[in-house]
Amino acid sequence: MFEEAQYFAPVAANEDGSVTVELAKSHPGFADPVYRARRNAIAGLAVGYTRGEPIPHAEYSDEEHEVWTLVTRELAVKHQKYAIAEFLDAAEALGLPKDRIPQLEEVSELLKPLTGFRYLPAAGLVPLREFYGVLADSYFHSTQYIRHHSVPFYTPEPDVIHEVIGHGNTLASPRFAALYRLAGQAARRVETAEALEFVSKVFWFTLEFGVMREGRDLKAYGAGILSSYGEIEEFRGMDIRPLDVTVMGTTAYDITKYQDVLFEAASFDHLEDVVGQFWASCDDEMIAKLRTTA
Ligand code: NLE
Ligand code: FE2
Repeated sequence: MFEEAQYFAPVAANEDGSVTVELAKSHPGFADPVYRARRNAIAGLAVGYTRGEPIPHAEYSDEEHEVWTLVTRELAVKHQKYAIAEFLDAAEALGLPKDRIPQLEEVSELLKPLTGFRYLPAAGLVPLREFYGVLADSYFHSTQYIRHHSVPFYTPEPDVIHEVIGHGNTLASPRFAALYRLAGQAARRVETAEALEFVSKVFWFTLEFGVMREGRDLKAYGAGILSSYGEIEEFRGMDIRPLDVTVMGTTAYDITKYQDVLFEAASFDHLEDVVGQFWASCDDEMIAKLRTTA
């Protein structure tokens, strides 16, 4: 039985060629059969996809476009208040549509002249090494389905809003794109499962849920905070700790809730010095040592 939410939902192939993507009980769409069918149908677009082909077009309903429009409008206001300048500038350069869900192929085209990052469709589960590894080649795996309309301000799992408004805008920044690539190189360099998990936790506490000092204010740069207009109102009140690779790499988290432990970078330079340098140089041996000092 699948009860625990995890970053990637397991995907099962059915005999008729369709797919069933597992859904955690904590997901707002769990008890909505119409939503589940929709999520499975859109996830199915990613099955059998081969890199280099155009990403299959997802035909969204008016209701789905409305969720996007609402969240975009709410987030635009929150981003002005709470997002770091690097993110705001990148979002401006990318210019995502405000009143309809863009196709992933379209987002790749927008990113091309900025940083060259491209989207790959994901039904749900992507093995960790594959997910992180392809970042080194400027590829980003993304779901195409959208969150449940009843809880637009937060979803426990990655959806197209998180992937595109959270990560897409970030990937439009050359500085961020470089950090994503370094994370990918690190994921490919390490061999043990423990080291890969450590690398992915550092990713979680930075590129997914990182916060940064900007002047006197604490701002957000993590895609998971920047895609939730519920969570973005709360991060400043959480347990904010200093940026530390060893602590981040060994701290547990629960994906189904607002993150209550966050790590603060003193500046973008600081993030690059500490986390960029770590990903650029880490290997199994270094991580094994760090784990023993944690
Ligand atoms: N909680 C985020 C959101 O609502 O956009 C998604 C997080 C995915 C890790
Ligand atoms: Fe994410």
